[in-house]
Amino acid sequence: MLSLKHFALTLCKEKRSGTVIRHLTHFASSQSNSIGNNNKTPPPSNPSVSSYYKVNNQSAIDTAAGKPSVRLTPYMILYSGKSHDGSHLLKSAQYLWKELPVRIAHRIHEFRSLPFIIGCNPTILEVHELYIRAFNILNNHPAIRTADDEAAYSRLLRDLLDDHTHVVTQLAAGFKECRKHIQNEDVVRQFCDRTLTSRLGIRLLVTHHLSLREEKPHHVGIINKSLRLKDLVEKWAEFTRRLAFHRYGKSPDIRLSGHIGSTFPYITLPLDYILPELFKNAVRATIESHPDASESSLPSVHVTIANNEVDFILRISDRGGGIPHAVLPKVMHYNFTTAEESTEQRLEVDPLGNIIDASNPGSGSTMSPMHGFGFGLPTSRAYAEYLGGSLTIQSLQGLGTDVYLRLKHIDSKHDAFRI
Ligand code: ADP
Ligand code: K
Ligand code: MG
Repeated sequence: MLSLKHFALTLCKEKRSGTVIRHLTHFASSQSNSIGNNNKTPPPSNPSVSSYYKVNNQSAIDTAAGKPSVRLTPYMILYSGKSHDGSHLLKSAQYLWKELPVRIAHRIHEFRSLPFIIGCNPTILEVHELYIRAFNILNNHPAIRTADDEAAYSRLLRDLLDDHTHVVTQLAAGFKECRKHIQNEDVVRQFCDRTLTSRLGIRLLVTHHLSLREEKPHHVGIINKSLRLKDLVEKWAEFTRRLAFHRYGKSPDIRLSGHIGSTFPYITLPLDYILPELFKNAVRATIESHPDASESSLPSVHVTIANNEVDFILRISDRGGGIPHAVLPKVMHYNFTTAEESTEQRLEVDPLGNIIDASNPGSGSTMSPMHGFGFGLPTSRAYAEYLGGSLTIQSLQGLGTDVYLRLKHIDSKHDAFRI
């Protein structure tokens, strides 16, 4: 087995994120004999670790983590009402002021109970520290009483959103580096599902609050009161085709049918993640399973929309050869990817979809154009389930793949999910 002491010391020498690593390294030296691969990090009994947590407001974190999170239904958010005097903004900020430290403290607890080998990975530690920092800033923030307080708090929230932009990529990269030492897939899945969906929830609430401050037609905060799914599908289909042209010089058509005229209230933000991930998978499989096909002979990807009172469904069908029997059970695992086997050169895109040269290591984002860290499917499924829906896959081995994304309507008063 890898020596944890040596591991942590090497990380410590190599990497940036000072404080936590230093303390965890002391911790490792005293604990390394007793920690196995799947063991949880014990509570910080070592003096240097305790002092680290003391410095970082550990008792406040524990207190906040002991409180339950107050989750809202989209219905509550949608119809909480807009007042002319701006008191809805004040109420919304006061809710966040109470709620965010609680949610973030829950995350910090989860980071602390990661298996040691993951918890001391420098990239994971960076994210852990980001959460501690956000907790301290938000928890020490004075109560919000006036419109000016609200405006200042909103500026702070905007900055924190920016600071946390790359968390998914950071987690994906961090897990990629260290998870080969973890046999228990459930540990990774549970942590990633919870962390990513909680992050989605926080970003939805914060973005909602910030958008309430702007007047956008047909919107209440983040809720688009008449979203035309067709438009969103077309936008991300075009985006994916552009990536494919850049990477392969060709792309299959992405065709749309079904209830293409339907509009309903919904939140674009999670779909802005899920749709490109699913389209990239379908397009990549189509192109790579037809290496000699010309553009015009590539089989199209078919997207079907179905809408009903309870939910809406997107089916994405490709003729990309399907997912082999042996591979299928693994595609939903975080970090599982067949990308390494493909001949694809490493190109990267920034969050706006601009291609960055990956041979330049300082280039920031680590998402590649047609695939990334094997996070696309599991993250999309976690998001879908968080929103009261599901993501399922039917592989027609040898022919192609059907992916079904099912999402609950947000204006249903019954059985609504909570953000
Ligand atoms: P990534 O795209 O980064 O590899 P994903 O989680 O999106 O990660 O997908 C995991 C793996 O599942 C892919 O590498 C690929 O092998 C397989 N896969 C996903 N979608 C399809 C599809 N439509 N057709 C064939 N294989 C697919
Ligand atoms: K995967
Ligand atoms: Mg993918």
